[in-house]
Amino acid sequence: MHNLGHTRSAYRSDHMLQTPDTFVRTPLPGMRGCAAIIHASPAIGAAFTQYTAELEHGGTLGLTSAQRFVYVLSGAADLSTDTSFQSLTAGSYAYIPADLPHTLTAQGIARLAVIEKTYQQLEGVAAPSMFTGKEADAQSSELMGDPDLQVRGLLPDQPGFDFAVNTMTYQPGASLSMVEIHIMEHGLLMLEGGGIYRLGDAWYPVTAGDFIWMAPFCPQWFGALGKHPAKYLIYKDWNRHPLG
Ligand code: UGY
Ligand code: MN
Repeated sequence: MHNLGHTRSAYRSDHMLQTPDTFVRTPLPGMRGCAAIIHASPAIGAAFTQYTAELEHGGTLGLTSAQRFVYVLSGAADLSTDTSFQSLTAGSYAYIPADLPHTLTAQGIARLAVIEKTYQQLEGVAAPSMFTGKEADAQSSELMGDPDLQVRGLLPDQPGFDFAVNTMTYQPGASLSMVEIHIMEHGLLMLEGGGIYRLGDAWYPVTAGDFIWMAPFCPQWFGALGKHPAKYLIYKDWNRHPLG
C-alpha cells in the first residue's frame, strides 16, 4: 500500500511526530525473537532512548547498562534476575536500575514500551532499587484542579529517580490548561483515543499508536477529541539540576 508520499509524521528541530505508517523495525544487540521501533535516542538530541519492542513467544530484550523502564502494552513478559521472578501483563511496568543483570522474556506475542537512560547520581542520595507495579494501582490525581485530566505517576516521587513516567488521561473535550514550555524533554506514546497536539508552532491530529518527542522548551498543548478518553504514557527527565 502506498499513500502517494503522504504521512502525518513530522520531524522538526524541537519535536517529532512518528505515526505507525512510518515505523521501521530494527534489531538491537542481544535481542532474540524481537524487533525494535526506535522512537527517540541521542541521534535526535534526546538524553534518553525510547523504543517499542515487538516480541515473539520466547523472545527477549538485549542487555543494557543503563537504567530501564518497561511498560507492557500488550501480551505478557517475565522479568527475572538472580534473586527474583515476576510475570508482567498488559498495564504492568518495571523499573530496573542501571547495571542490574536481568532478562525479559515474552510469554506469547508481546509489545513493550522501553525507556533507557544513563543514570545521573545525586550526591548523598541512594540510587533506586528494582520494582514493578500496575498502572491501574498507581494513585491518580487531577492536573491543575481539572477532574477530567487525571495523572498517574508510575515511579515513586523520590529524588533518587532522575526521570518520571506518568500516564495522562483526558476525558473527551479536556485539554491542558496552558501551553507548556519547560526544560524537561518528553517521550510520549499515545495509548488510547486521540486529539490535537500543539508542538512548536504546528497543530497535529494524533491518535493511539503515535509517538511524540518534544525537545526541551518545545511549546506543547493537547486537547482530547472524540467520544472516548485519550490517554498517553509520558516520560520526562526529573529531579536534577540543569547544570547536571
Ligand atoms: O508533565 C508534563 O510536563 C505534561 N503535562 N506535559 C504534557 O502533557 N505535554
Ligand atoms: Mn510537558
